[in-house]
Amino acid sequence: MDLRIVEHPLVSHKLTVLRDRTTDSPTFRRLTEELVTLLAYEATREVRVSEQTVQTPLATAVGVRLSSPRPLVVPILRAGLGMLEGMTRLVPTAEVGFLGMVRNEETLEAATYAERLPEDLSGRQCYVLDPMLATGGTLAAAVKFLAARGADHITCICLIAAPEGVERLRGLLEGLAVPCTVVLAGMDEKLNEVGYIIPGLGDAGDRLYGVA
Ligand code: U5P
Repeated sequence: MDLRIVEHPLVSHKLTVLRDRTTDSPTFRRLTEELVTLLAYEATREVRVSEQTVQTPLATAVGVRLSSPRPLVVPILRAGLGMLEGMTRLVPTAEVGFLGMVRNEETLEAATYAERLPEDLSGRQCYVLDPMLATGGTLAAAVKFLAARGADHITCICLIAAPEGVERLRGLLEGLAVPCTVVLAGMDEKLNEVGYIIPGLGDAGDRLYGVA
């Protein structure tokens, strides 16, 4: 597993406002989208392209376009949904599949409760969206799910992570044949005893959508 932390003053600025407990839901949603667009630029560095020739008004230019099959973006419900718009703004031709995962707040184990994805992901590059990498259980389950369907290149985009979760994810994905990269806006200090990221930003789903 490869880890990339995007270092950019705009990313740090937006992340700081996002953490602030006084930031309201509409602002939180807008900032999440803006941050994801910035992270998506880094996360799609290896997106596959094929050569394409176009005619400019003056001559022929050799360029590229995104290859087929198109990349698949997979927001993890519920909080990952707040990241979808920011991602598709940058990659509008991507397809979108949904994975609903819930963390049992006692055992901290992740379970799948909903899934709407192509059966066959052979040859597909997948971009998993989940704002928080806490214990790493949710992302490990999502990555394994996509790899089992045949995805051959998986990139996870998260806003923040706890070091313990990153290490656990590394362990859980050891031996997986599919290359996996995690792109972050920031690495936090630690995980608390109930699985929350410290200092973090609270419950991302609640801050985006209100308490459910
Ligand atoms: N989560 C938060 N805030 C935290 C920790 C976890 O919102 O401080 C939620 C996120 O919504 C994420 C899930 O989808 O828990 C990740 O948990 P985990 O499986 O990595 O522990």
